Amino acid sequence: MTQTTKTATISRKTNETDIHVNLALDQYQAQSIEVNTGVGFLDHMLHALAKHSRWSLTLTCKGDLHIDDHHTAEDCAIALGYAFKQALGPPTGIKRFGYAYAPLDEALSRAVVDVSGRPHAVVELGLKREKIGDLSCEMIPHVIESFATSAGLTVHVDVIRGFNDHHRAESAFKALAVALREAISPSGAPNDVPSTKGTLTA
Ligand SMILES: [Mn+2]
Repeated sequence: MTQTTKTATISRKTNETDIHVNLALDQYQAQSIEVNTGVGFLDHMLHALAKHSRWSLTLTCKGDLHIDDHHTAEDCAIALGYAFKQALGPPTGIKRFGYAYAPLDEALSRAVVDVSGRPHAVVELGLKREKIGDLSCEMIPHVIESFATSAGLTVHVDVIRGFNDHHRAESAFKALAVALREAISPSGAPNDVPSTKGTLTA
């Protein structure tokens, strides 16, 4: 049973990708997650993001993988960001800021989120491999940047340490998830816009 009306459905079709997203935030009782982008490690990262954000997420993408993973990875992140922004609605009554550390064995990441309405991403993952599975390592920070841009978030994500690139990337998405969950959680002042400007949407 869901506890929220914070949901969004997004369809985004271009000559490069055809994407459908169903997102529900704040799923504290029953989560259902199904991600199928055609790129296994991207599925794994988006699944981790959804799981630890307490989202229910269905995301499917038919992309031009005969070219490479670029359009698929970027466009899935863009669509997911739009879905997040739409599902969240007006940022009233939320904490606005969230931060988290998440380890995965030897790897440790830190994510800091501001639901600012001003897209900005600083992402330092320090990955050394060319690819993890079928996902290019250069696309992994770009996925976070693209998500933050379309979601209207300021995010700073750093991998602080870690030897294994799979662990480094996964700990980064987990930290981002926990920070996002914190940032959109209730502030206790349901009618408050958490900004001295009185708005986070202009
Ligand atoms: Mn893993």
